[in-house]
Amino acid sequence: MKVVLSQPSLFSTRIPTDNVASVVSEVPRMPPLPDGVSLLRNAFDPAEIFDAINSVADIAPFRHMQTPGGKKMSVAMTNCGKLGWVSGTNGYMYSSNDPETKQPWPALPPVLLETASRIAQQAGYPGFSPDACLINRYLAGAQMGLHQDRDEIDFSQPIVSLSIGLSARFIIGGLDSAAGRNARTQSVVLHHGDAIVFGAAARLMFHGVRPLKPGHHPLAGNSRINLTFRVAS
Ligand code: MD6
Ligand code: FE
Repeated sequence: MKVVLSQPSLFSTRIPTDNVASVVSEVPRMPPLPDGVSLLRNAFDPAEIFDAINSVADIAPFRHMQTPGGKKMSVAMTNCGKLGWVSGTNGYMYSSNDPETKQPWPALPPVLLETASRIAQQAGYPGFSPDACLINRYLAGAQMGLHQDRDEIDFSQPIVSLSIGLSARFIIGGLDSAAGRNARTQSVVLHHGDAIVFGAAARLMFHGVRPLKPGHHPLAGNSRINLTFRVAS
């Protein structure tokens, strides 16, 4: 009698004990990310970036901005660099001054500029020189709805995004609001030290962040911090 061994499926939970190679090959694989999205795991030293964020927040504290519709955002934000992204009942815009302090946004700390520029280069964008860095802080339950980043002038310039602290599920939709907001999304969990770059064909893709799950991180405590570097002007 011929014995037919069933092949474990890709998502099988049966772990063969006699073949390490097949165990490795059974790790469920992520579908490929869309063209223009680059994910770089463990791409930077979070501790030095975290110190730089604290130095920015000492001058320009995190605050909950309002949406154009007048609702308070669940994510707290601040900025550094020549320009800062602001939201209010006047809409979204870049501003050279912090509307809370009326002062210019703090300068981009050199370590942030160097890190963003190096990561852009690794993703295929040499010479990236951001003039704006939006810093988002999520506590448990905070989320970011699907959106496009389209308040910048030159969409040939990528956006470089760094994640620190608690992990979060990042959703990527399509290029138009129908494809962006319906079920044709894919997602990736962004961890402490990960970088994601949105450029070229992906520059205007809809994306968002699922509500942060409560947790504790040794560096960032109960928070997730995200930095997005942009060439705004
Ligand atoms: C976040 N990120 O990760 C929000 N935008 O908390 C973004 O909105 C984003 O990661 C443009 C490009 C990359 C991003
Ligand atoms: Fe965004």
